[in-house]
Amino acid sequence: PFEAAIFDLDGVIVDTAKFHYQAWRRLAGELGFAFSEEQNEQLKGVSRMESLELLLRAGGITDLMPEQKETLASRKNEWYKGLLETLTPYDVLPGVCSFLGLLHSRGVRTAIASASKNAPLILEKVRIRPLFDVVVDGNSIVRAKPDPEVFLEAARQLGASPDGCYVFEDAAAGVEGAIRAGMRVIGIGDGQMLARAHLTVNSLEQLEPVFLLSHIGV
Ligand code: B16
Ligand code: MG
Repeated sequence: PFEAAIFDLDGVIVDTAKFHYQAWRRLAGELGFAFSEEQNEQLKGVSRMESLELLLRAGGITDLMPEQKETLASRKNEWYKGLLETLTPYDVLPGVCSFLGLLHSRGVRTAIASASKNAPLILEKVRIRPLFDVVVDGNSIVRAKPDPEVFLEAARQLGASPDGCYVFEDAAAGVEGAIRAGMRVIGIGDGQMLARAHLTVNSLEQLEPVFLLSHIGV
């Protein structure tokens, strides 16, 4: 049975993925190399420090001390938080609020499962925290996606079994983590990038009728 819906945050509920990219690109620029949107795809869903490692590798930078890496990651995060200041409820992606409303009206519990330490700030800015029963984010988990920890913890807090959970993800690392958690996954975005998902759609707006019809029998 369909018990619970677990949502990634960046790129699924709010379009903050573009802010992450702007901040990483700025850091790459300061370090003296270009960083394309295509290269940035790898960073999606991955933790801040692992994202930095991928960025440095892309720029051929291999000789930094841990403290220097911490400094760079903090700089990126300050720029990113500056961009988050501009967020308003209008930045919630199309279809999100109506889909969550429908799920709740049918007794499906909902959670956020995000790698981001900024998740509480983002949810407050766009004012949708009340739409979720549970929030698990980068502040409370140890192992980043593709580890299944964040999804399993969300299911545990919801009191749902993993095989009764659907995960909505825009990142390859997140799709992989959800599969390892034993959950079903809906990829939001590029079907090729998210090939391991059970179903891929362009946005939640497109998903709602199809999904409800075929899985809940509405
Ligand atoms: P922060 P999600 C992830 O959020 C982002 O997709 C990823 O790009 C970011 O590096 C990670 O959060 C950590 O974010 O630096 O804010 O702690 O997609 O899992 O909601
Ligand atoms: Mg994401």
